[in-house]
Amino acid sequence: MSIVESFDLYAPRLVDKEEYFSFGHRACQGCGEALAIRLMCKALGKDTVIVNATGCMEVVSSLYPTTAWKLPWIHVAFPNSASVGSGVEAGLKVLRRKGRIPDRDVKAVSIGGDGGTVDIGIQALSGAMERGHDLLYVCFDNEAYMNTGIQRSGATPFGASTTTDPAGLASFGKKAWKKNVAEIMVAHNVPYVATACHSYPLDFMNKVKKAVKVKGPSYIHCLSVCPTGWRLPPEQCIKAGRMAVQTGIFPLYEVEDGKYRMTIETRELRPVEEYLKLQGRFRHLSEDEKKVIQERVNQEYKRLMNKVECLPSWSDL
Ligand SMILES: Cc1ncc(C[n+]2csc(CCOP(=O)(O)OP(=O)(O)O)c2C)c(N)n1
Repeated sequence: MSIVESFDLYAPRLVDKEEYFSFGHRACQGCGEALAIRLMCKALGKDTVIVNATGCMEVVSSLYPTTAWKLPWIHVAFPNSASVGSGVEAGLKVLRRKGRIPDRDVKAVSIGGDGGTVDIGIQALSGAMERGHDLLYVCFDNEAYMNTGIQRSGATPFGASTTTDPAGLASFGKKAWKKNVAEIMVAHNVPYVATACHSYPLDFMNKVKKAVKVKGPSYIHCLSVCPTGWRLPPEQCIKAGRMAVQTGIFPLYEVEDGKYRMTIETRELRPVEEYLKLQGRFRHLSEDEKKVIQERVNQEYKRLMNKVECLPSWSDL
């Protein structure tokens, strides 16, 4: 039996069968973010407190009087998911010290969309990382303000059409490049930073498990495909995530104590065209504009590879 075959045979048994983010929520068909949340919760397990900034995942999961959450869950405003997460972590520490709760490692996990993280909550996030809280922050990046109607964010990619940067006669979509928050977190010298995508579920869950084991702050930036906002059929969600990774647009790597390691093999990159053509938000781009994107991807990928010390190994599976 090859290594790949044995992986297929044994890996599913390692995944928790319990659902902590339940079915019955109101996410759109084919929502990558809902899948990513479900996978994250499986990796975290029950000893977790989730702090959720407003955004799609809060809106779809907590329509009064129902909830999709089977974990302790706090809904907070856009700017302060990381601040409330810091408070939860500090509170848990004190309660444990005073013997008011069992001496068990209950983890505080703050989550937010790209609007709530890359733009509105970045100040609180930076503060929490700098103060060194024992906190995991996961950004679910669907590349726009989706729950309010697909407005551009700092994480929207160059050239994408959104309702505030629409493609038309006077505009070709977003004019700025995507903000790289994973690298901003690396610059905070936190012990663990990773990029992830729901289309590589075991890779994502392994990173979540690793991140919560770290003593101190950790950050995961999870690309989350949004069929509604990206203008693609719901059944293309997983493929779009894979194409983002395989074209080098969104490489999967982790940075442990400053050491970069690729976790998914992408030495032979596919042309970005294969990713762009799946999505209506890039439909208007000219060949020249696509070339600009390809050149930028090549440049960024080369810059990343210059920092990478380890390539993926079979043991990552
Ligand atoms: C402090 C603050 N700023 C702005 C808004 C307006 N607002 C409502 S939803 C939203 C965007 C949400 O985007 P994101 O965090 O990416 O979550 P998504 O809906 O895409 O999951 C914004 C800016 C707000 N409610 N509060």
